[in-house]
Amino acid sequence: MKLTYSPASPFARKVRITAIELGLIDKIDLTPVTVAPGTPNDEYSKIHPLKKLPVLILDDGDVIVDSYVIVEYLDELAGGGKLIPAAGPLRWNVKRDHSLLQGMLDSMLLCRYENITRPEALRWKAWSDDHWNRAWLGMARFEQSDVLSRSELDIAQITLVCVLGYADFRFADCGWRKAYPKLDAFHQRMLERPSIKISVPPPA
Ligand SMILES: N[C@@H](CCC(=O)N[C@@H](CS)C(=O)NCC(=O)O)C(=O)O
Repeated sequence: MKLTYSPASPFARKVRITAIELGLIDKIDLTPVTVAPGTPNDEYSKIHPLKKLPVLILDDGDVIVDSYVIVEYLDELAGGGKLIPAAGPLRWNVKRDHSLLQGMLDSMLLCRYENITRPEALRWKAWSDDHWNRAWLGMARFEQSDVLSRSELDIAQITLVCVLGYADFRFADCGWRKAYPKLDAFHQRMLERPSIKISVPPPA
């Protein structure tokens, strides 16, 4: 299998950590792809018309898009119920938490695109501030969440690490560690896992 990948993408990082944790990383080639809003990539658009990373390309050529769907696929390949609990209240807590975190990542990415990619004269500060605020309030919510203390690794914990790593990578001065000390302790604990450590985005 091939995974379209960029070390800067928090969504691709989520899938990479998942593959390592499930023991499937040796079956996956990480294939570097560059995508950016406002820049066509005709070759990649043939693989994924939405032109987003990551995509999992199966050995028969079929493609799976969206990081969460790829995680579901890999989880099933590994036997099921590993990082996404198979049933019961925990399943719905993990899925709910993952959706919130995914929305936080979407908002952070939109901020980044607005502040960096969009020409300066066209930037809309109230809009990007609103999106940053969503991510920030999301962090406040997770500061109080049982995600931080669950003993079995799950996809919500992995995605929370990707949110915090992306904050370090693209919003280095935002001060999340000071504002959210429990998230800081969680992040430091998670960095002890080789999958998390190896996938930290490189310095920008
Ligand atoms: N819902 C998607 C989001 C993926 C996404 O937004 N990826 C970004 C890279 S971090 C991307 O491809 N952006 C390029 C663009 O939107 O043009 C997922 O979870 O895989």
